[in-house]
Amino acid sequence: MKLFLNKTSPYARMTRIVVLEKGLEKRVALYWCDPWNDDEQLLAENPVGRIPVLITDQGTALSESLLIAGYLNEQQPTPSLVPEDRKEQVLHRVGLGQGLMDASFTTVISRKHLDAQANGSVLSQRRSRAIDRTLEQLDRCINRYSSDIDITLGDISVAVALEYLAFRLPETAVADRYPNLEAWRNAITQRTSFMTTAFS
Ligand SMILES: N[C@@H](CCC(=O)N[C@@H](CS)C(=O)NCC(=O)O)C(=O)O
Repeated sequence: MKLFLNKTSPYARMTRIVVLEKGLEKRVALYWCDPWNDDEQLLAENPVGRIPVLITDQGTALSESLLIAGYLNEQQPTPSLVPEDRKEQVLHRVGLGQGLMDASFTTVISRKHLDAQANGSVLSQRRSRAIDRTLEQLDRCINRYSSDIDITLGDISVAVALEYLAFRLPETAVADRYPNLEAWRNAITQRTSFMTTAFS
């Protein structure tokens, strides 16, 4: 298999962490590219022009990080990142993580490509409130991290979103405002899969 990615995309990082957590690293070659510069190989595989993209062993191009994560999870079924006995809680957490990732990523891209008026718009204010509400809920609900319990796709998604906030929107000040969540992030990101995929 072949994974198209870069070093700053939270979506790509999530799929790479899944590769590592599932022990699939020997089966997945990494292709580093710049989606913002219309990489030709990327466009040939994914006309939408976004990463991540996973080329399967059959040569099919899969896009959308959650679909890729689900596919990789099935390539090495145990232990599952979406265990049957915790499925609802895990999917709930995946939703929060992806929502947080989307709101944060859109904020960063808008700031980069749009003017000040757009960045003060109703939409951007809604995104900012969505980030705050989601952080508040996660801070209230998340348990202390324990490496004795198998990591899930929900954990990976939320942790990558928090990592992205720390990387690109440090003014959110998660560490000061949500110490419970920050302690959880600091613990889970000690895993090799997070250490070897740090944003840069
Ligand atoms: N919903 C997609 C989002 C992917 C995405 O937005 N990727 C960004 C990098 S973080 C990208 O490649 N953007 C290039 C573009 O929009 O032209 C997923 O989950 O994979």
